[in-house]
Amino acid sequence: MNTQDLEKKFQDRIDAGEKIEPKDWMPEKYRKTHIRQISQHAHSEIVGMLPEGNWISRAPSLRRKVALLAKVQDEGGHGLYLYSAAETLGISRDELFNQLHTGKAKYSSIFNYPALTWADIGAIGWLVDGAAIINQVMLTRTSFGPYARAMVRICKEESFHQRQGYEILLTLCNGTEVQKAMAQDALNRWWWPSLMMFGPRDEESPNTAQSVKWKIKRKTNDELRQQFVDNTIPQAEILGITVPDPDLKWNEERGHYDFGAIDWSEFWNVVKGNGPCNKERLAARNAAWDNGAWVREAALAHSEKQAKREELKQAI
Ligand code: FAQ
Repeated sequence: MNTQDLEKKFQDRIDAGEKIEPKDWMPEKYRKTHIRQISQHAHSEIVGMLPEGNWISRAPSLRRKVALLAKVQDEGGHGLYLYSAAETLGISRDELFNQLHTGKAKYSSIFNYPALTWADIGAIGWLVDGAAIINQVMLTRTSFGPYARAMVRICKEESFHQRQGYEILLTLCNGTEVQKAMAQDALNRWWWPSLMMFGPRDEESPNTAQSVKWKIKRKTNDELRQQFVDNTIPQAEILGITVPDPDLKWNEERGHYDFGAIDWSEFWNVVKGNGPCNKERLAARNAAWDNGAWVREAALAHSEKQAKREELKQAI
C-alpha cells in the first residue's frame, strides 16, 4: 500500500472511533505529536511535584501532611505512566529526561509560579488539578490507546486531588478573617495562570486543527477553558471568595460566563523560560537527576548480579 492509501486507512480508523496501538501503522507526524504532547504532560507531572513538595514539611496538621504526601506521590506516579506511554512510540526514557533537563522540552506554564502560603496548596488542588481534570477527562477518549488508558486512572486520582485542595480552602474560608484573606490572595494569584494552562486561544494554537482531526484533542483549548470557568465560578461562590476579573459575567444568551482578556504576553514569557520559577524548577530537576545517579547505578549493579546468579543456577 502506498503512503496515501495508508493515511486514508488510518484516518478511516480514527473516524470509526478505533484506538491506535503502538505497533499499528501511523503517520510520522501522529507519532511525533504524541511524543511531544505525552512527554510534555509527563514532565508537567514531575515538575508539578515541586511547588507542593515544598509544603509537605510545613502542612498544618498530620492529616493534611498525609494527604499532601499522597497527592505529590500520585503526581510522580502519573509521570511514570506517561513516560511509559511515550516510550511505546520509540523514544527512550533517557532521551525524554535529557530533553527536560536541557530545557529543550516544554512543561506546563503553571508550575513556574511559586506556592507562597498554605492557601496556595488549596488553590493548586482546586484550580490546577481542576483544570487538569477537565483537559484529561477529554484525553481518556483520545485516539492513542496507551495514552487514553493511562488517563483513566490519572483522572480518578486527580479528582481526589481537586477535592483535597477545595477542602483546604473551604476550611480557611470558614476560619478567621486572616485565613479567608489568605484564601482570597491565593485565588488572586492562581486564577489567571490556571486559565492559561489550557494553552493559547484557538486561532493562535498551531496544533489544534490537526489534533482534533486525529481525535488526539476532542475539544479545543478555548472550549475547555470555558468549561473550566463555568464549573469553577459556582465553587468560588460557595467559598465566598471572588475571582479577580471585573469582566466576569453570566451570559444568559450563551449559557456561559463571559470573562476578561487573558494576558498572553505573560503566558508566552513563562513558556519561553522567563517565569518567576523556571530556573529554580529546572535546577531542582537537574539536581534530583544528578543526586539519584548512585541509585540508578546500584539498581543496575543489583540486576546484573541477579542475572548472573540466575545464569549459574541454570548451569547447575
Ligand atoms: N504551558 O498548539 P497548542 C497537571 C505550548 S498536568 C506550556 O495549543 P497543543 C497535573 C504547546 O506545547 C498539566 N506550554 O498546543 C498536576 C505548543 O508548543 P510546541 C499538563 C504550553 O499541544 C496537577 C504551543 O504552546 N497537562 O496539571 C501550554 O495542541 C497538580 C502551542 O500550543 C497536559 O500536558 C502551557 N500551559 O495544546 C500535576 C495535558 N499550552 O509543543 C502536579 C496534555 C500550550 O508546539 C500538580 N496536553 N503550550 O512547541 C494537552 O492537552 C495539550 O498539549 C495542551 C496544548 C492543551 C496543553
